[in-house]
Amino acid sequence: MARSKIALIGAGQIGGTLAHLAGLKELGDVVLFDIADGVPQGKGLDIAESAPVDGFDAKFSGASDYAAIEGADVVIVTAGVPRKPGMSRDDLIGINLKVMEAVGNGIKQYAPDAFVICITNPLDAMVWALQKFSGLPPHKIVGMAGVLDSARFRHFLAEEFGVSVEDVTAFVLGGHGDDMVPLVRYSTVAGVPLPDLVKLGWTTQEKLDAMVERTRKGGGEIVNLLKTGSAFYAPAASAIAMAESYLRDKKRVLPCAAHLSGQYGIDGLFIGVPIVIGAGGVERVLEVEFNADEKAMFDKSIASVKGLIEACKGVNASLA
Ligand code: A3D
Repeated sequence: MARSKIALIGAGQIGGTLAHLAGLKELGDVVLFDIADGVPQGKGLDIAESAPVDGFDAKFSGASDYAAIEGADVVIVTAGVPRKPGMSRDDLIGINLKVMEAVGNGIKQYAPDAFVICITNPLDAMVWALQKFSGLPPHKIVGMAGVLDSARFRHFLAEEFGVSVEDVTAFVLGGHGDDMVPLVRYSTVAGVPLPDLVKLGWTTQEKLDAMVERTRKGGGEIVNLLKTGSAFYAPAASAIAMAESYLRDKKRVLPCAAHLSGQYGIDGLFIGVPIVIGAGGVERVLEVEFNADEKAMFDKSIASVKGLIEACKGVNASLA
């Protein structure tokens, strides 16, 4: 069977890391696309030259013409600009919406059958706009945010409890903003929910609340440390987990920004919810029950996403 083809639109910090991880996991041949001449070619060659050392077989090429993504099975989009200190994700709308229009047209023309993962911020609005610009069926396009947000929460929890990250599961829903919704009732250590661990004295409610807050601000914490851009290792690892679930039909249950058509009482928005990713793309949306507090947090997060969509419609009349 021929190798899968993975197109990475944007060969910056995340794009380069995605290419390297895709190679190490032998997910398929990789095309890096970027408007910065030489960068996708240079990164592609550099990674190809690491393959003999690490022992993986994959082709890497760089391009600045959309024809190069023709027939891609998976497209991962990071094109655009990241945050700098003092910027919110929402400050990126104007520039990144124009980029999504160009990317959407490229996908429509050359890779209309691909499974597309959007990472560009502000995520929930950009994945919504990219679906409109590309015309992809809604079950073939998702946004990466929940896997990263829950990975951050899992890291903090594993450190606090002194246990393996592998045995910590976390559940983070809603938009990818400071009002995302980490659900402690559905987050566990080896199946034991966090509120029970507070009762058992493994941590205190105050410490748990602080970890939830740190998760919400996790992206900003890295931006403030790096000063020149935003996180890229964990975001790339998260998107690769999603791509792998599609390409290998693993049917993993992952929190992603998925198109909702009535689930959770929402119609026509991309919102972070648990979904099953398999060969069919988004194969299923898992709906969980909220208590009153969780519902209030979720509603607040939805309101922020709606605000971003309205802002996009204001910037680009074709989206209205
Ligand atoms: P960066 O290293 O700047 O890479 C972006 C790349 O996009 C650069 O190489 C640009 O040359 C390229 N680019 C710009 N315009 C175009 C275009 N029209 N067509 C093709 N390529 C273009 O950024 P990064 O890789 O660190 O981050 C990429 C995006 O991901 C940003 O929008 C970040 O805010 C976002 N991000 C999202 C998350 C989420 O969890 C959702 C996390 C981290 C970063």
